[in-house]
Amino acid sequence: MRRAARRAAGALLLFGCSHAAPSANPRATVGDPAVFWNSATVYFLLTDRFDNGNPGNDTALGRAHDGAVLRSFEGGDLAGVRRKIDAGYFDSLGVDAIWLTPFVEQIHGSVNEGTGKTWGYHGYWTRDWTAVDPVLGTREDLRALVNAAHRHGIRVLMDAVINHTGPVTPQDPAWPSDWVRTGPNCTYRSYVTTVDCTLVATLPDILTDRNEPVELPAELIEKWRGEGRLERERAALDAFFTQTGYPRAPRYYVIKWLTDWVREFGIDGYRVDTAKHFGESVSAELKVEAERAFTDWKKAHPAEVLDTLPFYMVGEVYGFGVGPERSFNFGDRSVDFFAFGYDALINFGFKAEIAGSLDAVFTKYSAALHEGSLRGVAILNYVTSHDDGQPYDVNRSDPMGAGTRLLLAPGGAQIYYGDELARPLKVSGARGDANLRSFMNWGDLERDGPTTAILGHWRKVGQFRRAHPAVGAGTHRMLQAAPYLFSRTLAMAGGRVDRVLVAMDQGEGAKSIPVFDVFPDGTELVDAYSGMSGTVRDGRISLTTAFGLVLLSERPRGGTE
Ligand SMILES: [Ca+2]
Ligand SMILES: [Ca+2]
Repeated sequence: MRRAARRAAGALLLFGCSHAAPSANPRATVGDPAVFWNSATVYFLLTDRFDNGNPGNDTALGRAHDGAVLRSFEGGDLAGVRRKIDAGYFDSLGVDAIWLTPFVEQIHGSVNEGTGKTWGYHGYWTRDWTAVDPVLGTREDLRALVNAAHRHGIRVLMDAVINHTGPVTPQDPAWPSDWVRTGPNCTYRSYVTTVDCTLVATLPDILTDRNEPVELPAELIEKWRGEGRLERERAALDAFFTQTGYPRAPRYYVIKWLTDWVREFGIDGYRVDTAKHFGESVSAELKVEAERAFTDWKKAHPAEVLDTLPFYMVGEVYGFGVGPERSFNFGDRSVDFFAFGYDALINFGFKAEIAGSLDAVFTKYSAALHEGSLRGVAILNYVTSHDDGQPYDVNRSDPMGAGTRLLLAPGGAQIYYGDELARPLKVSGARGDANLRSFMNWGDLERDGPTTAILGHWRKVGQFRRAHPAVGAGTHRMLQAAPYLFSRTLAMAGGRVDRVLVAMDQGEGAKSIPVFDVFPDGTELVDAYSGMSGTVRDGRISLTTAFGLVLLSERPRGGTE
């Protein structure tokens, strides 16, 4: 309760409200991982592009600002993310978890893959899985970030890369041939041509399919010796292999290194990168070790444990979507990734589907999640992401509509940093993915123009989503096609039922909305969008608000829990 009280106090400060503090985090009572993660809001950010909390680390390791447009390090860091956590920015959007791009030490050089000189600002080019990249900060910066997030009831998801090392450059020698393959290139025609191959020519592919023991790469030994931690790292590896009994094969080293972050810092989950490019059994092994590490962390930090939810793993199975089958089809083989440690998969279909009929998508997803192919598991929807060149709204022509669609859809919602500020997705001179990765446009907020209104919309809908797990995890029911009206209901612990009624395309001003049989006459309802409330009479609720969107739920009775 202490944590909930602090969170409520933070929200109160943030909004400067004079009425009662919001009740304790309603999500804390959602003990089922699928329910939690289908109703969760995950905020995905590129640490290097979000907020610069420490200009002193911007050129660490000699990384120069000499890349192609938006392809150098731009200064964002872990201290910046922590600053925004402390300021209540994520609370204000109803965020449950922050997904950070990989923070491990990146290659020291740069490469040109055909889109201009590029540094490892994005974090997917690992050089050393055991160190925080000094451009992003220190281990203590990471610790402070995770602790701050936990104080706000927010989980931290680490982006876990196990498939490949960073590219080879003059400063970054190749890993030994018993660790990686450097060909053939993946052709994506079958399982083997997706898994046992290099994703792109520049990325050496870890031999995750081998069980033969390998030695530590000489470069890593030299690096650790220079940093004065060689013996400590060796002893820790010895202990890991002795305890687990795994052979000293490449994937087990990486699993050890990745799970150490969980054990030491209390990382709450992984977003697993390129999950379809290594054997699914490796994901299952990673999950087992991550869960073990999470349990160890919880035992060592009882006062910081958020709740009983287990470690979370969401996979990037590129191309996965909601359909009649939950398995992903490689062409010659289908794999149910949910059977290999994944609680959730990113839904790559959402951003295209949502451009059509909203109710068709909502009905389809609800059916899949409650009685169909995805029963008991979770999905993570997005409208924009870091390497999807066809986002929902590349011109940001309707950023509020995008927020409505994303945050009110069944399934987990992934906000991509700047969705809520209409951050531009086309940048003059940028090529490829760099367009999607501009620095966060905080300046637009300071001008108090349309950006402030856009953020206000995302905050209101996000807060509603967080307060009502039924929004993401409840059963959807279309009540009226036009103006569009739907309900969501979710049975909660203790016999309580969370019920919401959403009305769209209402006119501004006075409105009378039928509530069908969702709420009986006499029920006091509150509209989270306008703050107005009223009582159901003759099967209708009458309100006067300045908005076309109405987010109704029963008015909480008897104070704040
Ligand atoms: Ca910095
Ligand atoms: Ca691979």
